[in-house]
Amino acid sequence: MATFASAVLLSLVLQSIPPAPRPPAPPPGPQNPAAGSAAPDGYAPSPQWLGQTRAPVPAVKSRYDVATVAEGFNGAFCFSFLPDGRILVGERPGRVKIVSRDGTISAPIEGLPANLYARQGLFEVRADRAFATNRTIYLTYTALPDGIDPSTRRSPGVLLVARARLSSDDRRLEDVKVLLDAEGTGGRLIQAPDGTLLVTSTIPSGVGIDSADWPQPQQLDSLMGKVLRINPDGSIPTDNPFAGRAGARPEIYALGFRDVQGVAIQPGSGRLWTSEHGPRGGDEINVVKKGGNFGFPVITYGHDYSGKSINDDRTAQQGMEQPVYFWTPDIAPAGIAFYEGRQFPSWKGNLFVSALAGKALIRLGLDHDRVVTEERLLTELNARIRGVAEGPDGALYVLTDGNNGKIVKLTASAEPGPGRGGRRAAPAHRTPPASSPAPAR
Ligand SMILES: [Ca+2]
Repeated sequence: MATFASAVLLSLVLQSIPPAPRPPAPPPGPQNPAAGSAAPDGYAPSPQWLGQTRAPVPAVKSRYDVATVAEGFNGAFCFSFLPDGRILVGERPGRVKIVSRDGTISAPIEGLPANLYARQGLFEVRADRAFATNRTIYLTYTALPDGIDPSTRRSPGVLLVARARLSSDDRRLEDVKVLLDAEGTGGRLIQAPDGTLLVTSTIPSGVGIDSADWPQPQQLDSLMGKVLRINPDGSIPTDNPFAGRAGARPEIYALGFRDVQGVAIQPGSGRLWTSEHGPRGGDEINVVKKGGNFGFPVITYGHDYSGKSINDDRTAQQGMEQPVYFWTPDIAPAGIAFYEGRQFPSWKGNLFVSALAGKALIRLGLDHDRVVTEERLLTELNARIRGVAEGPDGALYVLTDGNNGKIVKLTASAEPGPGRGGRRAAPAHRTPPASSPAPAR
């Protein structure tokens, strides 16, 4: 177990990585009505540049129609589209279902790994980019190691990454093969344009972090608090940034993450973007780059849940990457997606962020990797939002959390003008309730 001192040493080593060049800050826009808000303890850290937090609301409110696609999910944690337009949904206790184009939800698919530990559960289910020809599905889930008494640990399972083939009748996973023991929990997975699998492995966090887990995101001999990169067959790409370095795990692609809950590949750039739960405050959006150190727990824009500052409220350090955007107080960001469709021309290139505690779908307008506007949509649902994805029809699909969860879709409003239910955006940028219960994140 390395100490915090070794983490600091590591950060010194990594100072040789130059900070990413960023475009200049945009000119000040209309002031964000939430700008006066702060965390429950009044903590409101200063950003490194204008627009890194509390970006102004856009001048024009978004208009959209909302329709329910399917409902009745329990603990849905991920969803993604199959090439034929059907939707793959994963529920945290270990169920995978397929939603057909008419909204029918299938029975749970059989053949999930027998060692799936339901308490920590299933995190991601996603089809291979060539699913139409190879029927390959990737999963991240938790398994309980042999000999572990789950009552003795808060996060007793380990994160496994597996692949399987969906049977030709869509009812069963076959040939399940574990690709990686990723050590941590909370794994998200997405396939990069080059075919490699990008996997997040988080430290057991939630409300507070056990002392042994604190330094893990900075330790190169641990897979926790990392973005990992493996080949679809489980082998390790030879061009990973730490491959061949003594004492470093070759699977590591980037480090210094606390609790990644959303991943998306940016169209065009092909870069991985992530959403991350900070501690109390300091929820982040990051653009992940190879070998980058994203700071936790050396730098953060949040406080510990105990109310204590973390590392003397240090928010920046040379050699560590700044988040593209952060929220203090929390919104609890989950799934994220870029929009490229034709239904909403003004949304093209925007990043959509689902928010659990924030109970909104957040639209971030971007200028390169700067956030220039923030608009909160779907607040009228008053629902914890778990995921977002663009459908093949160019509509934006949203997954709600918890019991009796549903998938809704946002489509372009047929007629301009106010008045019809569900068509107008809710008042933008409502401050999340200060009393948002942290454990529910
Ligand atoms: Ca960070």
